[in-house]
Amino acid sequence: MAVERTFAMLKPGVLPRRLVGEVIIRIEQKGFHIISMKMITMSRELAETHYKEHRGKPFFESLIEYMISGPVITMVLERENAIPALRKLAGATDPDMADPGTIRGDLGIVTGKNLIHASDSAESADREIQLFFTEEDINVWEDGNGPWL
Ligand code: 3AN
Repeated sequence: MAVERTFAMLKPGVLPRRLVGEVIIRIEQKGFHIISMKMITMSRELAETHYKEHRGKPFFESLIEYMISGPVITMVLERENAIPALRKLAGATDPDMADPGTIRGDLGIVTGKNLIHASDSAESADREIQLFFTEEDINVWEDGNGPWL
């Protein structure tokens, strides 16, 4: 398995629900290296670019309205198998279908506000990381040889 990068975004409901720590602790405990992290409030243009594959779908407008309604926390995460591992940790899109133990399964209530975005492929991860971060924002660090993994 190769070390790869993925992109995560904690959606606007996470801050008001005081779940920032709860979500990040799950990401940390699954061994992801947080190599960049930024809190931003997205412009409509940025949100529409990020979700451009969903343009035209019935939920697109409400998704964009929600995603620009408050700050989000964006992250670049590095780990072996990071892209599928983060998707698994996030859980299914509909929180009621998401397995217990996943972020959406344990903490999510409605599909439109399902707490976390996680890139779905290497192409999406590259595109999304470049949309939100520059190479100077990235801080690669090593675990060393400790026994903790
Ligand atoms: P995922 O984030 O699980 O990859 P996508 O990419 O299909 O899901 O959808 C992007 C976002 O759009 C979801 N995270 C969710 O917030 C919203 N969404 C998807 N499907 C629906 C739906 N049927 N109704 C409302 N919102 C939806």
